[in-house]
Amino acid sequence: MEEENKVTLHGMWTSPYVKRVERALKVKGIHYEYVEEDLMNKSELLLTYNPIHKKVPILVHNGNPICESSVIIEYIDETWKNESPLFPQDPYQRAKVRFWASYIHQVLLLYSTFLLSSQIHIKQTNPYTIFLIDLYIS
Ligand SMILES: N[C@@H](CCC(=O)N[C@@H](CS)C(=O)NCC(=O)O)C(=O)O
Repeated sequence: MEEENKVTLHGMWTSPYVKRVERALKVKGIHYEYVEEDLMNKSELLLTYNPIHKKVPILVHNGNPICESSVIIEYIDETWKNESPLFPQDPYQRAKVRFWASYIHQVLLLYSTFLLSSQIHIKQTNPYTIFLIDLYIS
């Protein structure tokens, strides 16, 4: 029975895409194994599971790989139906949740990219500001 519900997440610790999948698994209370991938030296498994994009996250459920964070999150919600639902039942409400989730994710990505590039610039000028930025993005 245990083997029938084996869940493995291939990820990379700084990835916001991986973080949103981890959050979904935690909200649902799903036990999973985590495999940290080195994106500079991609594993054979990563390349086999996601030959098109060669990216993480990849969720492997009972040997079946699922790629793309939004696809994974929907898969999790549809597969573990009895645990806390991630999306509302009503299609219109569901569409709204998807819209805002995508919007927030894009804004967060832009924001973290901006902070990271500011960090590189400020590092050369102001050690106090860099400390504050470190605090916000860590
Ligand atoms: N659209 C993808 C994006 C995933 C993504 O960009 N993953 C990055 C890590 S944050 C990656 O694996 N990059 C490896 C590469 O580009 O070679 C998703 O939502 O899962």
